[in-house]
Amino acid sequence: MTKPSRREFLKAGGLALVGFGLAPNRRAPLAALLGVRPRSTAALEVIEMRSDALGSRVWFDPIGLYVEPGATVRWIVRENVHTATAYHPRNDNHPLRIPERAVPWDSGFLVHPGDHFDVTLTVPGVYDYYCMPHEAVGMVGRIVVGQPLGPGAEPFDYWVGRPGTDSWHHVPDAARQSFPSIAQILHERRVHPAGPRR
Ligand SMILES: [Cu+2]
Repeated sequence: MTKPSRREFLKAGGLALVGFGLAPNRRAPLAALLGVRPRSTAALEVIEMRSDALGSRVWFDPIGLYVEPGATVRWIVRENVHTATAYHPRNDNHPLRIPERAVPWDSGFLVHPGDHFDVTLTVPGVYDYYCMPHEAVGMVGRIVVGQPLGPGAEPFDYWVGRPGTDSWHHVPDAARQSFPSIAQILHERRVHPAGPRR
C-alpha cells in the first residue's frame, strides 16, 4: 500500500513543481525531499493531569503508557494543581520504582491549566510516578519504556529488609490499587483510568 501511494505522491510533487515553472535541475533535490520520510523526531507522548470540579477525583490520563526508549513524555495540567514525581528515594524517600540507571524527576507544582513538564526516557524499564498532593488518594501512573524491567516491575514492598531502605515510605493503598498492571500496559499501550474517572 505505501509504495504506490508514495510514488503517486512523488509524481504529484513533480507535477506541482512543473506547474510552478521550476527549472528541471531544481526539481531533483525538492523531489528527493518530498520522497524522504520525515526526519525521525522522537515521539512526544502527552499525559493529562485531571480533576473534577470539586477536586474530589484526580487522575492521570493515560494512567498507563508504553513508549519506546528515547520518547519524551509531557505531563500537562488540565484542572487543579498537580506534580509528576518519580518513585525514587530522592523524592521524599519514596521507594525506588524506576530503573536504577534512570534519572529521577520531580516537576514541582504545576498550577495553571496548560502548565507542563517534559521528561525524556532512555533507560528501558518500568517507571512509576505519583502526584505529590494526590498520591494518598491514588493519583499515580506507570510507564513502560521498551521492556518491563527493573524495580518498578517488582512487588510494592520488594525492598523491605534491604540495607538503606529504613526511611522509605510504603506506597499508599489507594495508589497500589490505581496502578494498571504491566501486562495491561503492554497489551493496550495506552491505558485510560477505569470506571467513573473517565
Ligand atoms: Cu494531582
